Amino acid sequence: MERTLVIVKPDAFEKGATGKIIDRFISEGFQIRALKLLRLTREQAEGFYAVHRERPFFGELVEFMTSGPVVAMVLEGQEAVKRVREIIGPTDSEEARRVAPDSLRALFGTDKGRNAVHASDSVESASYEIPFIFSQLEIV
Ligand code: IDP
Ligand code: MG
Repeated sequence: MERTLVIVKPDAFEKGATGKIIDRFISEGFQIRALKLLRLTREQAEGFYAVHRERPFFGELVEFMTSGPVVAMVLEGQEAVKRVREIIGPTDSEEARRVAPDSLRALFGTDKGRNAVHASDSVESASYEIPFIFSQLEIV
């Protein structure tokens, strides 16, 4: 069974949307294999998003992701990576409200940067991101 990493980002945590986001994934049939509240350090956020190091928005992204607590989880299900990406919607929350109004980024995000939810974009990314955030012992 496929696994993916989801993070409720600081904007969504701060507005109290964590429960609704988790509930959506449960009602879509995913199993929660790991779950925790954490606050990323600058070094951790830079490492987590290392593939984006050269992007113009990297500094802004790290600033945002370290601005408050986040809730990370490992979800498991058939084609979890692809299906979870569909549920969160496009990167830009404004675009999400146009093309996928029921998506989590449409419902809880603001714009291209503050977009409420992270989810692994490939099985390969998931295999980097899951052990980055969770130890073996924390995955049930
Ligand atoms: P994704 O999260 O949909 O996979 P990526 O392109 O991988 O989108 O970008 C990672 C994260 O970086 C986004 O979720 C968003 O928070 C932030 N980001 C992406 N593009 C921009 C931008 O143009 N300005 C500010 N932040 C951005
Ligand atoms: Mg991505």
